[in-house]
Amino acid sequence: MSSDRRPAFKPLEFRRIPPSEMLARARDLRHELALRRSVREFSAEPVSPELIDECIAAAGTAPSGANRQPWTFVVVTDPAVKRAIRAAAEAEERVNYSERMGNEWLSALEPLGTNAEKPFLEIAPALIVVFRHAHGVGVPPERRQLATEPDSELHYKNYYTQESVGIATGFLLVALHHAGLVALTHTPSPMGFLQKILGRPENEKAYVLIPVGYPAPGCQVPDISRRSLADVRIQR
Ligand code: IYR
Repeated sequence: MSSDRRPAFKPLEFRRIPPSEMLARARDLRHELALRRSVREFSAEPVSPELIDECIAAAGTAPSGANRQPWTFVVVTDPAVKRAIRAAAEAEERVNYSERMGNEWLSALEPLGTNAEKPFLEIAPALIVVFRHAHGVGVPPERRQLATEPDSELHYKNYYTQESVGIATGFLLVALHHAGLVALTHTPSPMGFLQKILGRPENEKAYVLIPVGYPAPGCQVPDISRRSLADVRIQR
């Protein structure tokens, strides 16, 4: 697009909702989201690949810096790959829990009952690994004429990638919960092993690892609460 031309615009698709319905919708969503919990005890019951794909497509509607959509969602269901991810994650977590985290961090985690053992990485039927594109490869989307193979020699900047991928991950968690699945945002650290095991290119950095599925029978979660509206909201 040359600088003397306005970029292509189109009418916004927007449906005005009656005010009473607006409040009911907002409340319904709040109540639905209040039931979302991080789950660490999964059943091995498989999940529909189509359902996961719908949720990933929902995540892909998130806003992003310069609309670069700097994300990849890798769906892992192969038991051998899940086993390799568990082994590598636990190797890092053992060092985290015994050396890197320190007492203040360990006591902050006590109510969650976590430790270096991550059986859910093998038991959950699917792991979604979210990758953040620290930069792009090839020609930037707005200068691409035709769909061509990216030239790996060419790099272009992406913008606000942490924020963009964080928002997309939030959308993904909402979509999975809304679809009737449970999930965990897991961040074994450092996560470099995921790029290697999953064969992602150098520009893609593992952002979060999300086991997805159904809760194990009798699944327990920490008895924690959320801060009240009065506590989190300030009027000016
Ligand atoms: N990554 C470790 C430790 C951990 C850290 C935080 I902050 C949590 O909210 C939960 C766990 C683990 O997964 O055990």
